Amino acid sequence: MAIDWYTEFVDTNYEPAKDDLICLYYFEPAAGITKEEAAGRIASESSTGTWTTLFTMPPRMKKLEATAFELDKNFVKIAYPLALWEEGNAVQLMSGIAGNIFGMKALKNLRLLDATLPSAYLRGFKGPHFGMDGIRKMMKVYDRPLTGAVPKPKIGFSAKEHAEVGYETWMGGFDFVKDDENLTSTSFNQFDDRVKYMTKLRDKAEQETGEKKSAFLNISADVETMKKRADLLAKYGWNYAMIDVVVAGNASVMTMRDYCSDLGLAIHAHRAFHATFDRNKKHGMTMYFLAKLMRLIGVSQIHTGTAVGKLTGTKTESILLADLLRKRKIAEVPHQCLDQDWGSIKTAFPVSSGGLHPGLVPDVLDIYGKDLILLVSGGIHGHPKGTRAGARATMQAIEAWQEGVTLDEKAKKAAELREALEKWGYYKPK
Ligand code: CAP
Ligand code: MG
Repeated sequence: MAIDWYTEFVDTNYEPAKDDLICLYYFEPAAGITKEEAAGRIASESSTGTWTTLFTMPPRMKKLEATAFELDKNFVKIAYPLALWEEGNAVQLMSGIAGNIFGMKALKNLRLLDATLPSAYLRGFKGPHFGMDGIRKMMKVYDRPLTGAVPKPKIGFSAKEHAEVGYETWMGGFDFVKDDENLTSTSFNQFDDRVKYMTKLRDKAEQETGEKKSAFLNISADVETMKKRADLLAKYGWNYAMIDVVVAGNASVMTMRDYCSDLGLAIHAHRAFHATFDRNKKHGMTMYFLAKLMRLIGVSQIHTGTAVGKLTGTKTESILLADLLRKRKIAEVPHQCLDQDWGSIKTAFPVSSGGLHPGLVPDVLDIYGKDLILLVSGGIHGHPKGTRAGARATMQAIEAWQEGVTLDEKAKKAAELREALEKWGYYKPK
């Protein structure tokens, strides 16, 4: 009598149905396990299976089994019948395709690279409320990347000091001031105080510049607190809320997506924690799939790396991520990502941040183009003449890129950029 039935979950002749959800995994079997045995275990444990044959096995359940249908080197594609998935529930999806399977002894390593979400599955989600066009309209900026900065030191300012740094940032030409991921509401900088000070100085900056100014204020907390903070933001005329989406969890992002939409707030998604599961190239889950999940649930923008700044991530990854967020249709790149048609789900902005300064701006814009939220923080506050000059230098670097001239050329007539280049040059942070 057979002990297990894992082989039932492998069929290399299987043709996926139009509505199947397809996952792409990288996997390494443990010693003594064949690739087929390993693939069968991934498909089984992520759908209907268990470790042993069962006394009761109603034949109709065969239809719910996932099928590992393409094995190529250490990559496997698995098709999941649509009926396995609850409509509009990204939590349940993750429990299946990114759940127990990561801990199976038969696998030395396993990495979820991507999943094609069929249109029938997309129907359960609303996606971003605004889309890139909506955000541009809201900010009245159409022809350049949107810009923002986090006050640095990243935590420690009082609410009033924080807003004053924000004011300098706006006055230097930036669109956004962003809270840092670890700043929410502390004894020395309470959320409500920060909102009030920021509102006052936002209004002043708007009046003085005639431009729309905004901020990503970090509401991350338990859901009930996040709702209260979102209410406060709406009350004071803000158009964004920021959430640390990975640590907050899919369930709360799903709830807050609708709550924020009703209040007219876009969501800035910070990805703190992502590197715990996406940094090891052999195990975990890609940033690519995280970003897909976030566009599906409906954030308006999410961090996608710089390739040249202080944090890990390559140019190729940033380009793939930008396409994923900004395009309607994405074509398969073997062993990296799968086909995806987003249908009517709106676009989301990529956000490039971490270790940037004016000297690196052209590199980042060469990667992303103009449809980007560009965050330069240390790289403006560390400018020899201070925050406002640093923001100006960054705007001048953007202009240079748009004009097609080198930064050195531009710097001849742009004092702030010249001073920035004197300090940092084209330095890539380590
Ligand atoms: C950037 C940043 C962001 C990182 C996050 C920071 O500051 O505020 O949190 O960019 O990384 O604290 O490091 P600097 P990622 O511009 O001063 O480096 O965007 O890769 O998720
Ligand atoms: Mg930060």
